[in-house]
Amino acid sequence: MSSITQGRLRAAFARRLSEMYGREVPAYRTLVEVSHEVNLDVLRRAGAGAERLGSIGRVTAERHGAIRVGTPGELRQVARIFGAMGMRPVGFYDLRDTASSAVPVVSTAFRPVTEDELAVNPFRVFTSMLTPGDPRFFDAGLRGRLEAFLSARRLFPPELLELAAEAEAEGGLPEERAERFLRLAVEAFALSAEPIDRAWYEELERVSAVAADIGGVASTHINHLTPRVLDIDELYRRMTGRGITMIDAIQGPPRWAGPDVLLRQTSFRALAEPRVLREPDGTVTTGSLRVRFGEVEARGIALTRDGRRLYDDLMSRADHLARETVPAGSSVSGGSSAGGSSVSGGSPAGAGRGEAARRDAVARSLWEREFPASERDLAVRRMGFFTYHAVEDRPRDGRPPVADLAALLDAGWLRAEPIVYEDFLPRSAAGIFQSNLSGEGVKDDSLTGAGYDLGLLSEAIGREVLDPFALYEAQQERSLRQAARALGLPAV
Ligand code: OOG
Ligand code: NI
Repeated sequence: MSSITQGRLRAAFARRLSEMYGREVPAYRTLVEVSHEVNLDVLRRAGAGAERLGSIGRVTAERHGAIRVGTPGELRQVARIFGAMGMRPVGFYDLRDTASSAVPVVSTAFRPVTEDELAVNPFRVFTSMLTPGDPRFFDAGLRGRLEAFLSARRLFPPELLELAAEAEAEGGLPEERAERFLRLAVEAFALSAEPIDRAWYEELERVSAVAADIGGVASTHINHLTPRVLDIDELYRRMTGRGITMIDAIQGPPRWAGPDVLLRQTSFRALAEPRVLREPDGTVTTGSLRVRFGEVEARGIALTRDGRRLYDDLMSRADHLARETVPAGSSVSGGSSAGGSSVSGGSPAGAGRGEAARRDAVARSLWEREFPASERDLAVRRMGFFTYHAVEDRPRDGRPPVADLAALLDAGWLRAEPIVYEDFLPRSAAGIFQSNLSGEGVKDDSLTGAGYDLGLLSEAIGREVLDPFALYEAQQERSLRQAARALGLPAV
């Protein structure tokens, strides 16, 4: 009996989820269509250079999804389902404290971690877990009712979890069971037609729209699926040209002439979707809820801890400078964004499009002064991650290689291939959450939040949450050791 590997399960799952989401949210289909057009245009324009950060085959199929669950138990089940598809929890994101938004969740991302598995299909899912125990958001009474509601629901059928355990243990599933697994897994993330208790939903919504989306319904659903695009500025223009209102800003690094690093993302609010509501008097009506949306992203080179520190520093300095250079007469809304509840609102500071453009210009000039301007500089300053390859057919000039990275690169002994950033950015994630919330929510900052970190999240999941930096570093170091050996050098 032929077996479907975890990698093939993952690729099939991503494809089917995308088909389902396209049926549920038509604007997503437009987004995928426009992304493909842009990618083909970039390929025509830039040729092979367009594929430096991933083959066009990979990029065309590439998606990330986002889901939200309510309890550690649910998170453990999700981990098992993704584990069946070779996806491990990587990274810890705390979205409760970000300046621009306060969302009562902590998150990780499930994704493949080896080069081979990433090459099969890089599908990743940003996964958030509600924190009902955080007193800044939930008082004791609401917490009790919320936890009772969550513990009474069942998100995943036992058959799905059993198939997942088998796939994880065996490295895949025989064809028929693979089919069954995929069907159940995709179904588990479809938008449910079960009636929603309106009063309960609205009570949670007053605290946080995300709390209502998670704990106000008895099921879970995919919140968005994000295609990858090679030129996100061009995509932004084309979507706007098609009459789709994008959020004000592209989150992440500014557009500039230097290397693409990390992640740039932007999004639009999907239309409200019809949902069945149960009124307090027991009658059932059709209302509408607006929780799902479209997002698109461009991925660049993974940064080392040093590179990331510089990135974070430049981002906060750009914010600062942009605030200082506001033209007279214009008002800036501070942390609490009036735009948060409007369709067009949504950059991290709730700024308008003009302010977003100004901030981008400020950021760009900072980057041009301080960020490594080439892949070589990123490599030599040890700010970006690369795999290094010994160049066997280098023209010989009689001089032996020396064990120094810059010298080896400059003399052509080593070739550096960028490692693509496979993870997320907390600040961008907060911006994505915030831009799509329908209300401000409430948070009492006079109280102290329940502490959460990577270790505690690992305990909650019952699996080690991996450190993304360590993964990139191990890959880079392996390649360096191999290259050094090939050149007959000690460690580089
Ligand atoms: C997740 C938001 C974060 C991203 O791409 O940064 C995210 C959510 O809305 O559930 O998806
Ligand atoms: Ni996303």
